[in-house]
Amino acid sequence: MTRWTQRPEGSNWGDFGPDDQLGRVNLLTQEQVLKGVREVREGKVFCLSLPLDLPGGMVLNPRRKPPRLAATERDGVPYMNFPMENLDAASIDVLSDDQVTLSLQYSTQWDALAHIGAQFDVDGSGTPRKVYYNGYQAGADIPDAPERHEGEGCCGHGGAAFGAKKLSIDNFAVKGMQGRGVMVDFVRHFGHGRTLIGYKELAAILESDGIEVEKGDMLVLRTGFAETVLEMAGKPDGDKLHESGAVLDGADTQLLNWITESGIAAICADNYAVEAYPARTEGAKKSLLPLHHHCLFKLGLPLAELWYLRDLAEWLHAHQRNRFLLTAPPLRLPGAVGSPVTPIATV
Ligand code: UVW
Repeated sequence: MTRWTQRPEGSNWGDFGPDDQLGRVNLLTQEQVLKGVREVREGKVFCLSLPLDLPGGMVLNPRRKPPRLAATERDGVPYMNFPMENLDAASIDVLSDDQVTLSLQYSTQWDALAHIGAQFDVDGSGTPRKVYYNGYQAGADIPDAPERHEGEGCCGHGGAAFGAKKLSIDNFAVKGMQGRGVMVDFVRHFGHGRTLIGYKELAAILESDGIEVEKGDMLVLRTGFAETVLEMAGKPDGDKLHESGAVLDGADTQLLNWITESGIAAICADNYAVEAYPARTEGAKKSLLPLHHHCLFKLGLPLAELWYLRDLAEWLHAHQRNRFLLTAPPLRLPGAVGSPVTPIATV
């Protein structure tokens, strides 16, 4: 099916097939998994997730709410420490069973390719349409949210189906999201303060730290932001956070070109948004999230945010290494445009 006759400049739409939904994640090949596995020498494992109830509150993004756990219920009875003898007098079992309401991109997360699209003239008609990677369309492929009905909570849509039909996060779950991670440690060079990282800064660190990035690698960026989040222990100071940690300069075309040419499969950062957001916008209409635009929309290259990287980065530095096996499948949740993740590094 042809969804577009002209693709955005600098995009790879169609290169992985007309109906591709994985983008650069296609580069997580069997060979790439083996390259990751070859980095496992000690069998030591690092959890790269924050506790998912952090940062706490809604300081980073006022739309995203922290998780709310509750017991499942039947006939008004909560199933927490529920004695099953209530169902069968012969039972000695005690049952606890719960559910959660959670903004999928609240804490440690992956963006799906359906997270950020753009208004783009896909057919040369002169009328921009709302589209996503590989030309998948808002509406037919990524439906609008159904109307909310009076009295229903945030997730009430009168029972109507909701969710992306294409480019949803479960595509990455099925792929597995496993391969070789390569750590770039900005904290070691710039400390914990806010620093704008363009191509020049990134290239200088790759050179000085002897880091080689190859096609199919997942680039992992430590900025120290998640460490500050963790120190705040659920009582985040928004002003301090907005001045914490390095951020990529999505307005730096040299950096975007490097991302294209390097062949990396994903960028995983420990900060919020990976890039400086909102980006500078003078002149013509453009993206407020130019790195997201370049990666998610043009290249199908997923971004991950709010990973916890300090322990791994320090261990790698102490052992003069920067590569590891990375395993980071999102939830296999059909329709979702982002997902919590518990990434695991093995060295
Ligand atoms: C935004 O909504 C800014 O997206 P992200 O969490 O991917 O930065």
